[in-house]
Amino acid sequence: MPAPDRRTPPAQDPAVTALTPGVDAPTWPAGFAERYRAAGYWRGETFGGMLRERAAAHPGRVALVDPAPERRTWTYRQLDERADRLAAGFAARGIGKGDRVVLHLPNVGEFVEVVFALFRIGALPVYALPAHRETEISYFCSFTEAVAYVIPDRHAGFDHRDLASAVARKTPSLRHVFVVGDPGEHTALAEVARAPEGPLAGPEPHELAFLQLSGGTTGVPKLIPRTHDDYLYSLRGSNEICGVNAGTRFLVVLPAAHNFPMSSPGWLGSLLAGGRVVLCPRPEPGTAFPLVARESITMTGLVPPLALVWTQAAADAEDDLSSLELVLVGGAKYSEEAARRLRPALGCRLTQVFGMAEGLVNYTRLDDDEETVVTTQGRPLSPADEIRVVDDGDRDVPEGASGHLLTRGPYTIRGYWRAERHNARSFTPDGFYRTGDLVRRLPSGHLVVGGRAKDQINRGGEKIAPEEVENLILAHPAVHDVSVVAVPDTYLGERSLAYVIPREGAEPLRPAQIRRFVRERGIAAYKVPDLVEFVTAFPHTGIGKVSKKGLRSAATAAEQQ
Ligand code: OOB
Repeated sequence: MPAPDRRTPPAQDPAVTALTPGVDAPTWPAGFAERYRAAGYWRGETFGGMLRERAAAHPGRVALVDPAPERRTWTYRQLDERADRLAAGFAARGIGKGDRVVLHLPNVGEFVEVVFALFRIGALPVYALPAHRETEISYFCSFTEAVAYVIPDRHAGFDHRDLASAVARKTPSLRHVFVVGDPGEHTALAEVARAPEGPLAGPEPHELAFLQLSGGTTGVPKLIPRTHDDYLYSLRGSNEICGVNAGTRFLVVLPAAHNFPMSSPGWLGSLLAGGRVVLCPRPEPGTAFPLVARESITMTGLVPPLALVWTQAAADAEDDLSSLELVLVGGAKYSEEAARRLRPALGCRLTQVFGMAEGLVNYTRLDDDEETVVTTQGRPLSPADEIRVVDDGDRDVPEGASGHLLTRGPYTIRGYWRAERHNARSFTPDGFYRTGDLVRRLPSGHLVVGGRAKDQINRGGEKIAPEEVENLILAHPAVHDVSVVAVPDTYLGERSLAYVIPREGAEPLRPAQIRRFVRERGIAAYKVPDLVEFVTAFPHTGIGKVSKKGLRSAATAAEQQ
C-alpha cells in the first residue's frame, strides 16, 4: 500500500462550504447573533489571534508543561511560533480552511501545538478520545471526510500506527497520517514544521473552530460544531466564575480532548488568561499528586469517581497538595456525601460543574454557601443562557418541579453537524437544545440534576450510547436480540448491562464471549458491557417497544437482592 501521504488530493475539495455555519449545521438566527455581539459576548476574536496576543503580551512566560517522560516547557512565544511553523507545514501539504483533521492524541504537548496550528489555518480539529478504537475512528474519518489523522506512535500499550493504516486503507479522503514519535509507514509530525512564508489566511470569528463529539444517544456519535466567537465567550465566562488568572496553574487530568478539561475553564481557559497548563499523563493520585506538588498546581477538573479516589488517597499522601485552590467536579452526578468530603480532604475549594459539549455550562459559584456547593450542580454561566424546565408535552413545569431541561444561548449550538434528521428531534423549532437531562430549578437559579430521559449510560462521566453497543452485539450470529441498560454502581454511578436473547438453537453463550466479541470489533474499552445477562424475552411498553425502563428496574432490583 502506498503511504497515505502520497495520495493525490481530490480535484475539488468538498470541505470548503463546511466552514460556513448555516451550511453544514444550523446556526444562530441573525437577530440572536446581533444581540450576542451587541452585548459583548461575541467579540470578533479567533483562537489563532488570541494566542498571538498572549505571546506578544508576555512572550517569556511558561504556557505549557509536558512533564513526561522528561519535562518539556513552552513559553507563550514558543507555543505561538510552533503553531505558526506547524500551520505552515500543514498548509504546504494542502491542508487548508475547512478541512477536517481527526486528532487522537493523549495528554502530550503536541496536542496543544497541533490544535493551535489548525486554528491558525482554519482547519477543524475533530476531537477523538484516547480510548476510541477502529470503529469510532473509521466513522469520524469517513463521516467528516477528514484529510488528516494525528496519532501517537504507541500509547498505553496500543500501537496506533496499525490502526491508522487500517483506517487510511478504507477512507479515500484521508491523505495524511501524522505521528508523534516513530512514524512507521506514516509521516512524523516533527518533520511537518517549517518556516512560514507569509501570513496565512485564517478563519473568521463567526466560523467554525472545531468539531467536538457528543456523548451520544444514537448508533453513531454526533458532531458538535463550535465557533471561535461562541467558544471564546464560554471560556471568558468560565474564567471569571472560577477566578482563573495569570497565576493559575491548571492540571489537565482528564483527556485534553474532552470539553470539560478543555473549557471549564480547562486548558484553553488557562491559556486565555495567560496562566500555565500542566498536562497529566495519567489521572491516578500516584502520578497526579507528585505533579501537583512539583508544579504548584492551583486548579484542576475531575469526574466524580476520580474525585472520590483523590479524596481517599489524600489522607495518606506524602505529597504537598497545599497549592491546590480549586477542584472542579462534573461530567456525572457527584453525590452529596462525596462532595462534602472533598474540601476537608484536599484542603481546597470545590466547584460543581454540569456542562455539555453542545454548550450550556452550569457552575456553583465561589461565593455560594457550602450547602449550595454540595447539593446543586450550579447555575448557568451566562445571563443570556435561556433555561426551560418542561414536561413531556414541552409545557413549563411549576418552579421547583422536576422536568426536562431545554436551553438556548450564546454558546449553545443550534444543531449538530450534518445531522438534519436528528436535529429535528434534538432541538425545538425555536432553537432550544433538548439536553435529555431531568432537573429541578431552585429559586436561586441553581439546577439539581435528578436523572436522565435520554437513552444514554453515564459511566463515571464517560458516555455510552446503548444503541451503538447493541448494534455491535446484534452482529453476533448466536444473538437474537439485545438491550443495553444502565445499572447503579456505587463507584462509577452507573455501569452497563447487556440483556441478550440468544438465537434459538444456537450454541449456548457465556457472558465473556459477548464481551470479547464487542472488544474485538475495535471499540473504546469503556463501551464493552460490564455485565451480560441472558434472558428469554424483554418487557415491552404499551405500544410494543422494548421497555428500557422495565429492564433498568429489573436490573436494579436484581442488584439489590
Ligand atoms: C460533559 O459533557 P458531555 O458532552 O460529555 O456530557 C454531557 C452530559 C449532560 O447532558 C449530563 O447528562 C451529564 O453529561 N453531566 C452531568 C454533570 N455534568 C455533565 N450529570 C450530572 N451532574 C453533572 N455535574 O460531561 C461536561 C462538559 C463540560 C463541563 C463539564 C462536563
